[in-house]
Amino acid sequence: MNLPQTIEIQAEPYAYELKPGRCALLIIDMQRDFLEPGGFGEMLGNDVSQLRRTIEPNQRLLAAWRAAGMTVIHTREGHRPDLTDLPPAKRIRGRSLTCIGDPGPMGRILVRGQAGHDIIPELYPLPTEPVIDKPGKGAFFATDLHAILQNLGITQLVVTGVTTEVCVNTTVREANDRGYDCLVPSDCVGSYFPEFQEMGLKMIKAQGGIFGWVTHSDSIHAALR
Ligand code: C5J
Repeated sequence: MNLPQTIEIQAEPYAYELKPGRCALLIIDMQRDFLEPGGFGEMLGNDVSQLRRTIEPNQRLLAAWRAAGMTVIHTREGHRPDLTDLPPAKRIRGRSLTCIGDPGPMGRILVRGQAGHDIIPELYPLPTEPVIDKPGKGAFFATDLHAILQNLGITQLVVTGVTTEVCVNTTVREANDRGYDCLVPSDCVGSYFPEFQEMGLKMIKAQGGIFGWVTHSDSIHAALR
């Protein structure tokens, strides 16, 4: 697809100047254990329908990015099978009877290589799309994401995925401190908690876009057309 060098997208707090050659779609943690009925997220008592509504808009955005030949990167939250990269504080946080690394409904919970840790089939990465395995909430912590983005000449990120207030927000903040302009489409990010969804988005765009911009994916599609 032949796109102009800069495309203006309606966003808050003001229009976002998307540069197709420099903008990657970064899809955060769309993993089976967080999104699928019967997974770890639901086992903890969460309503996975709050996250599943993001699947279709993410599929449409992913298709648009692929059709335009723009960079797509996926992340997965999880740990080595021997759990040597799992801080003890993270393992015991929440005082749950079932912790990260324990057997769960879809294999060992948040362990790399297990079924529940993998990305949902609806958004499965192509072999050409980097997948960042991250041990933390932020996608930059203890990963090679920043190096990959720099090598690709990426300066802008459209950040989608789950959950809005945890891994999406942490990643947007990390990216902002590293000089990336982040745009978050509200319908492509999800939280188990509606109030956190609302506040998580407000925090990004507040104070003149202190961490970035917020839009709806319809505005991105309209601009790409
Ligand atoms: C959480 C995430 N919520 N991907 N992970 O633990 O947001």
